[in-house]
Amino acid sequence: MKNETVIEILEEANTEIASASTSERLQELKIKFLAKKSVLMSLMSELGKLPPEERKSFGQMLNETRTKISALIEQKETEIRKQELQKKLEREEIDITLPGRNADVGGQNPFYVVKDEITDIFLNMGFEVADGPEVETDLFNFELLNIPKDHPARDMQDTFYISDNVLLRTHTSPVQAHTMQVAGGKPIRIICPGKTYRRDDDDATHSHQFAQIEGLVIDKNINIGHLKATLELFAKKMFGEKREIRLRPSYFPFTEPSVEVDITCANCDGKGCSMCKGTGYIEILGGGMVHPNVLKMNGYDPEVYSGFAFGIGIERVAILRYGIDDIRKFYQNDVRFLHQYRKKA
Ligand code: 2NL
Repeated sequence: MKNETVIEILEEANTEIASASTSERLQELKIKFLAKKSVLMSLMSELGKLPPEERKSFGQMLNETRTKISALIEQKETEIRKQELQKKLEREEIDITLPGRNADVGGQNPFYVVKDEITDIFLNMGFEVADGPEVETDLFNFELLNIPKDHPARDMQDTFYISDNVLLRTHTSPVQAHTMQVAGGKPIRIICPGKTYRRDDDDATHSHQFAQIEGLVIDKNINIGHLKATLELFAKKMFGEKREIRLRPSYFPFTEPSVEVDITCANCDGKGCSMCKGTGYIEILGGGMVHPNVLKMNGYDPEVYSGFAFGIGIERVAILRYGIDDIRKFYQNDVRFLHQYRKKA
């Protein structure tokens, strides 16, 4: 009688498990046939009531049945899981022929492209890069560069003052003054790229923040021929082998003599056009022989040492190179500007 019950349970389990098609249904069956309150398990707990001679064989039968049902459930579970995964994969099928989504890449600001190009040209000539703070003292920004407090050049170099004697540098020249002071009378060949500041009302051609690359060479027997040759090589490397330069007399407080450097217009090859306003030349930088006062104040004997220096406006070179019409575009952070001048790979 009891044996028949167990056989019936096994048959019933077999049929129901075989027809189960979801893991939820299988979970229900697991509870129905194997949980503590299942018929099989209640029989198990009543084993003790049987006479000892029946207990062993009936117990064995119960155990075997439980193992069989467990195995059936496990088998079905694997089967169902496989089917469900298959269905999921079919639902989530990926069409690898669809076009991908492009990440929006920006581009290097043409300002930095030009800054790096200028830097590389001078590195190739044997210059080293020197760096210094943008917040400077009056001493290094003006005094040591031969611009005392009452000098008219201070009018054109009004800047942002942190205190009476601390300010945002108006040129990168203080870096050169620091370099001279540290070099202690030894030869120097450096360029200083960096941001500079002036008190200015911003418009298409003026910016209160701009950037320069200045160069400084100090050694024995340096003359203006060295300055001219260096800047001519720079002009050809930067604007093309056909470019020529001309020096015009000018004035800077820290150089004597001082020159303004023009190059033949790349647009018309020097014939005269709207870009060079008919002159055939475009002004690109200024320079000169380091003023004896500047040499002296920064630790060099002007009787023994001489030097040349020059300053290039980075934005101005980039504007000429790329035909950019407004200096503010370098700083407005508009990604369309970066796309427009993106270097072609
Ligand atoms: C320009 C002109 C110039 C210098 C910069 C310089 C620096 C030292 C000593 C002597 Cl420490 N000179 N710098 C000299 C002449 C011109 O810049 O038009 N810049 C955009």
